[in-house]
Parts: sequence; C-alpha cells; structure tokens
Amino acid sequence: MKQGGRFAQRRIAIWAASAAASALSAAAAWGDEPYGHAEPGQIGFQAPVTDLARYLQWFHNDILVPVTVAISLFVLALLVYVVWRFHEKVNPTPSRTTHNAALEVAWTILPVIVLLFIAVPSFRLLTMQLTLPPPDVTVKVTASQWHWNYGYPKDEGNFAFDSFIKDDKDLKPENGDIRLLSVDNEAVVPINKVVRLEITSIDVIHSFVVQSFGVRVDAVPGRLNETWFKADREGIYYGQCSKLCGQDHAFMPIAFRVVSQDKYEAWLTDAKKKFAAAPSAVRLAASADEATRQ
Ligand SMILES: [Cu+2]
Repeated sequence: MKQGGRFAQRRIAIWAASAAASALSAAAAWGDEPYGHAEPGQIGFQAPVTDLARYLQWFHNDILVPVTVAISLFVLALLVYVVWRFHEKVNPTPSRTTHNAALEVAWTILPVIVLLFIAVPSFRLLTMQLTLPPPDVTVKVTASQWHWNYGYPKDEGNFAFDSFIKDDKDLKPENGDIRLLSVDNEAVVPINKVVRLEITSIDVIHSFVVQSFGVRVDAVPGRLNETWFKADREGIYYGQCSKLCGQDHAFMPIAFRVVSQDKYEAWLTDAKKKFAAAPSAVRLAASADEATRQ
C-alpha cells in the first residue's frame, strides 16, 4: 500500500515537472512565431503579415482566450466551492430550494453580456474578410486531387500553372526548402497590393488556408469563392489544404511568395514565357471529364 502510494506520488511529481517544463518552453516561444510556416513545438499562430491576420490573431489571443479561461476558472471555482461547502458531513440536511429568481436572471443576463462583448469584434472581423477592396492583382486558385493550379487572368498575362509538392529528394534546405511545404512552382504576388483570390475546385472540396494572411476559404467544385489579402512583408508564406480531400490531402501545400513590384513584374515576364505553352493538369483533367461525358 505504502509502496503504491510512493509510486503514485513520484508519478504525480514527474507529471507536474514535465507540465511545468512544457509550459515554460511554450511561454518562451510565445511571441516569437516564425513567418509563413510552423515550427516544431509551436503553439501560437504563425506571424501575421496582413492587417486582417493581425486583427484575427488579436481577437483570438486577447479576447477569446482570456474570456474562455476566465469562464472555465469561474465554473471550476464554483464546483470546488459546492463540493467543499455542501458535502454530506458539512451539510447533513440539504436545502429544498428549487427556484431563485435573482440567480436565474443573473445566469441569463451575464452570458448575454459576454456574447455581446465577443460579437462586436467578431462582426468587425467578418466585415473585413467579406468586404473586398478594389483589387490590384487577381489570382485564380483551382484545387484538385492533389495539387493547386494558379491562374493569372488576361490583364496580368493570361497563363496558369500547376504547383506540386517537392519530393524529398529534390529538397534543397540551403535554399530554404521545407519538407512537406516547398513546391515546384510558387504563386508570386506583389507587396502592399490588394490580391483578390478566386477559389474553386475541379473534383472534391478542398480548403485554401494561409495562416500568415489570415485567409481560409473552401474550394468547392462548381462554385467560385472569393477572398483577398494585402501582405506588407516580403517572404514566402505556406499553407495547407485544410479539408480532408483524399489520400494525398497532406501533400498539397500552398506557397505564396510576396515580392517587390519590380520583382513581380520580372517574374510575370518570365512566367508568361515559361507557362504559356506548359500543359496544365487542370486543363487536362477538364478535357478528360468532357471526354467521359460525350
Ligand atoms: Cu485538398
């Protein structure tokens, strides 16, 4: 019995020590999130590079998390108090009260106030997401099993290209390649410009997510969804398909490179030549689909 008790004590001590250590390392990593991709052990968001993502992260970190923690602690405190104050020895004859008007009004009104408090920034965020400013650049994003296709419409060059995950053997870490995120062809957009994304799919539902932009939109076959971002930092920003779409769901990363206007124009000139004649799996899949229908 004593032996078992000592083991249990030791286990609790080890558990507490490891919990404290992981909390400390998480606290140390907090506020130091990398741009554009996640790192092992990270618990916060990836660093934001659009006003929308900054607002979204403020809403989560400074409103939702504190409200959730406060309510959880309040309910926990009530439970602990009830267990301690009303257990059989302390309170042998229980009260037979079934109603308390003041208490009932309070537990109705207080949650309403909490919800209103959350609703104001929440609706502001929704408005920001859904109100599209006049776009400078439009990119058509088409999802398919299991890669992305990026199309730049007529006024930008009228070309489209596929973007596939890089095989492990093709990775060049010295060039900043990241396993499971780097792709053969990145989408390139200019800095400080409103980029409109038109998002669709040619087979099943996928989901386009780039955390640093604060963008998350489903790619639905037969439907054109729209979103936007305006990145204010150059760099490469990764995302992943976030809707279970089949066996290679985890292997269709999204990669957007944000560059200066000059570099963007230079890329456009090259890309027009490179991709104008290149076969596109999206076009191939579409024609195969037509063939089966005939
Ligand atoms: Cu997918």
